[in-house]
Amino acid sequence: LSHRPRYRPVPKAELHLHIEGTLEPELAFALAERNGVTLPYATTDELRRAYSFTDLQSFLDLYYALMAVLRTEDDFCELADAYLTRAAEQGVRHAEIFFDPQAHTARGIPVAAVIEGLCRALDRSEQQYGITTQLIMCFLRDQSAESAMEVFDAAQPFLHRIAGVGLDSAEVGNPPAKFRAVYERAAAVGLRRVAHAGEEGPPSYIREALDVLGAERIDHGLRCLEDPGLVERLVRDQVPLTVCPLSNVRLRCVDTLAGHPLPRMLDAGLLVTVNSDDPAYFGGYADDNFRAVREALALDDETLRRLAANSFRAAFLDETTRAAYL
Ligand code: ES4
Ligand code: ZN
Repeated sequence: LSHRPRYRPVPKAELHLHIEGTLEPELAFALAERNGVTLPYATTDELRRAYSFTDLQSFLDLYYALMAVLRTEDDFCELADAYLTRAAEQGVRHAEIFFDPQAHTARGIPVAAVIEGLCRALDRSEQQYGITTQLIMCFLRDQSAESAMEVFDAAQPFLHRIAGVGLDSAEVGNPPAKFRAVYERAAAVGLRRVAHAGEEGPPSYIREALDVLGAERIDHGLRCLEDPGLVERLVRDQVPLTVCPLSNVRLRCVDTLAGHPLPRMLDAGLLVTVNSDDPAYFGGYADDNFRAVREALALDDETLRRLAANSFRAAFLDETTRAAYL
């Protein structure tokens, strides 16, 4: 009998996770069947073969198309339950979960079905999976500012269930300042603010997210490295950057994992965290990303512990809970 100790993933917080990006092919086909939706793929294998992306937009096209199978409150609850099951196996203890209401309201799904479905799973998450959770409602930056305001209005009855707002989808040509007004309203009601910036877009979008939107955390932020003055500011203010290594490779923001700038970012003193973005599409969940960077970048145990500690430092936790994790 061998007694090799079972691998234990390091406890961590997941801070950059689109719940719609956790839709695995098997669940997509099951929901398609249940909801009478026809997918343009015959099998899960055929669907998986379509997961070959050239940039952010080529991914987004498939991401939005596959969401057609999500129709009822039960569907959103099942999606979140499936994610939480995986996250628990990957050492996730706290998850701040993005969702894209406009991707559903545009298809006639009421925002109530989305939020109540997700919350049914999240409300029992601490009990069932040992994971505390928060929801972050994202605006689609390739839709209009008016559309963002409309979904913010529609979400009013549910704002007590939402910790913060975010900004995602196609970045280039859709600068943060476009969403100044809706972020001002979010701030006025005490919501936390994050934004995707510097994934494909220029470093100036990171500055704008901080200065115009009041973003407290930057999602991705990779391209800050092109602007030394910006790096200095992000280091000084310890603005967290939620980096997603497997996503960056699959969307060709970086050429290879071995060439990922994560070590340079750590060396610069940036508060970086490692996250999974859209794990069903990019090849892995939270600890899959940790293990991938450990291997490809030869990170030592101390660095991995630092990344895990950073995830709790960067999380929107109360100080008592944070201290318990650190
Ligand atoms: C996304 Cl990787 C990424 N970037 C921007 N928006 C997104 N929505 C879902 N995944
Ligand atoms: Zn993202």
